[in-house]
Amino acid sequence: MAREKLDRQAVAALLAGLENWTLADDGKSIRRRFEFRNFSEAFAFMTRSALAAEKLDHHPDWSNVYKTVDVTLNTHDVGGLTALDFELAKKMDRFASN
Ligand code: H2B
Repeated sequence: MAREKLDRQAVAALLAGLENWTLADDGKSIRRRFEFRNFSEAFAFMTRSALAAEKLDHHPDWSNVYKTVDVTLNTHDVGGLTALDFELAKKMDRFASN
């Protein structure tokens, strides 16, 4: 199930498939900073990510300052990481790279 809490080993395996994301010290979330050329590109990225998040019914914790977007992903319902966090992370990586 996508919303089942992943154990440490499963998190480590999925994290190895991502670049630029780091695991929080408590192991309950992953985060990445995205940098764009300007605010317009940052906001376009956020728009695409927001639509994907709605489709997945899985939403990022994030903040934006000008051309920087800081993203933290975790699954609030289980108090940790699930497959959905890694799915959204991959989509966000893709949106940031094209
Ligand atoms: N997003 C995140 N990041 N974690 C959740 O646990 C979560 C969510 N739960 N989006 C969803 C919505 C839940 O509240 C709804 C009712 O499906």
